[in-house]
Amino acid sequence: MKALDEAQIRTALVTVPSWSLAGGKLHREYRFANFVDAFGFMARAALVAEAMNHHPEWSNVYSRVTVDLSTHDAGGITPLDFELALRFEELAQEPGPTK
Ligand code: H2B
Repeated sequence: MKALDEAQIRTALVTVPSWSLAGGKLHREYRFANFVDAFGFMARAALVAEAMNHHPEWSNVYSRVTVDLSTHDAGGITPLDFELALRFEELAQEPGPTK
């Protein structure tokens, strides 16, 4: 899959308005109520990523999860990154199991 150019990325960003372009990657910082909700999101998101064989660069500090998406094989951002971002948005809306 070919990397999108910047104009294509700007257009596609409309579909995931809470994401931005940062350092050549799709970037988003999630804030959850607590660590369990943050880690619950990551556990569910990891299963989606694995099923897509498309994996995030991410980190977690307490209730925050920072995510950067790019397609390493293409050396840039592809529609796969936007698809994963959208799936992450859906997952982040769902209440955590301990709520
Ligand atoms: N994830 C991401 N984000 N980009 C890739 O190019 C990628 C991946 N490639 N997960 C996959 C795995 C590839 O390395 C394996 C061999 O399928």
